[in-house]
Amino acid sequence: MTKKIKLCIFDLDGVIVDTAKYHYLAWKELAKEFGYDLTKQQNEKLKGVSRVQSLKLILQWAGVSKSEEEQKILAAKKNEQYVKLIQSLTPNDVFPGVREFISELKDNGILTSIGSASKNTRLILEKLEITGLFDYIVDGTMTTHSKPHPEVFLKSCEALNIKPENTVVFEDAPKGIEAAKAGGMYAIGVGNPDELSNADMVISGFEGFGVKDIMLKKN
Ligand code: B16
Ligand code: MG
Repeated sequence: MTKKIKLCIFDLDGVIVDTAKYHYLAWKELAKEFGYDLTKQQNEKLKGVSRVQSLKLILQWAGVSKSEEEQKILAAKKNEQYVKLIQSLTPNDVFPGVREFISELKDNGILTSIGSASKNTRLILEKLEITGLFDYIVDGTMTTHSKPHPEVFLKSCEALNIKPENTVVFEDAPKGIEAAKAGGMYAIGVGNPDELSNADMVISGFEGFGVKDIMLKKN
């Protein structure tokens, strides 16, 4: 990163909080209805993928065909269950180091935003009591293209009037890293380096991580 950092965009699920476990439970229950056993490994492939696209993938894996109308009903049913599950989220579910890192960004005059595929973003942020930490929030209700399209990240740049080249994206999904790179942003993977090899750098989490660590890794 050679340019000045002016904005950090955070993906939600897998970067700020682990909601993937609830997505998994809700999808697993739904898949049971058509006699399919969704595995944890398959759930990994759904990270960062929109609700509708996730359902299409599961139906494909199960070899089950449903009309668009039926798919709408199934997706709504999954979401109903998912929303029930995430009611248990509390401020303690925010990943370690996230608040401290964001506070450091603020001290350095760096803007912050969310770029998530989830249409439940607002509810999750409220449950975690961190809505106010972000200067802008882009969620699945505001986009027409799914990651790896860069729309979900570019919208924050536009709204906050920051160039993509001055923006860093934190993402846990390869498709999200692809989206950040497609938008001309610096992409930091959060998770396993083997799965996020397309990122500019990969971190295991935010504990002990600071702005200086981004500057140090020049590309
Ligand atoms: P919803 P992210 C993504 O969140 C999840 O990783 C993905 O599993 C989910 O299908 C998607 O949000 C849509 O979520 O059903 O709540 O609209 O990683 O983009 O923050
Ligand atoms: Mg994610």
